[in-house]
Amino acid sequence: MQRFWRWILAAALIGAAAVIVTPVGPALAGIGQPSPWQLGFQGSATPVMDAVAGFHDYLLWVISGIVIFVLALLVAVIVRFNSRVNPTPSRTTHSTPLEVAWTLVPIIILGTIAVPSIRLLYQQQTIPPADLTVKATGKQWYWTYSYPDNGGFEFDSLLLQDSDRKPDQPRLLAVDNAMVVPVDKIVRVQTTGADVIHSFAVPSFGIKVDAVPGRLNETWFKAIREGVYYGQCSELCGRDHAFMPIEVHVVSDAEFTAWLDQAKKKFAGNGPIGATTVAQGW
Ligand SMILES: [Cu+2]
Repeated sequence: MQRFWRWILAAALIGAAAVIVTPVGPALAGIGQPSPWQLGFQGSATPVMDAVAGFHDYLLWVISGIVIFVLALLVAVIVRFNSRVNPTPSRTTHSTPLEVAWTLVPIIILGTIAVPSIRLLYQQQTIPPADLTVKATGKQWYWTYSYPDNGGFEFDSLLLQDSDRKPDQPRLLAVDNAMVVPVDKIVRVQTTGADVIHSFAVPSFGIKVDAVPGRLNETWFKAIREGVYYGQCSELCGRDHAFMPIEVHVVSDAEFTAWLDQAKKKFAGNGPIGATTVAQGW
């Protein structure tokens, strides 16, 4: 018995030491990109990501409750039913009320998880009438964005090399030509793959959708905060999979209109059907 409590004490001390030693740092996540020693998700910029984070937190309460309950049962078994304290064990093999309870309670728990889970899935899958459509084509190894509602111009978005990067641009996330969208507008993102399967994912928006050759997938987001948001290809797509990040600038309506004007001129030569890809010899 004494040895048991000694183990418990040792575990508690190790736990306390781990909490003290862990750097406090910016443990809370930044918005739009990961931060050192981050715990949990990146900060949310859309209602869907708010719901994802809320569901995650709810699940954490549920599983913590289950873990504590099972741990309490195990401790009760160890303390009250070991051979020294309880030398003649009970011969009971059935208990109808108990069996009904341990069947019903998990069903109820699963129900309380399934309902909000499916509601969230529905929110993600049902695309509201969109204010803007952007098509993201995954290519080995960069993204091409086209704006079919705005004349259909398109451009390539490639990882910035270290020598081209400004100090405030994060390594392996910043690109040369970012995707730009207006704030507080519903943006429909259509994805497809030009060669192999890629995946378009931006954590702060709560979106991740495969970009499959020969198929047009859809998702949506409504960014409620201006800023720069980063994501990455999230489907292993070949040698440079880790080097095809996603950079989205969420700007005001006026800035978006100004960007559209100059982007239409800058990318005027880029036809909608992968002309740039051929011209660049990729
Ligand atoms: Cu990839």
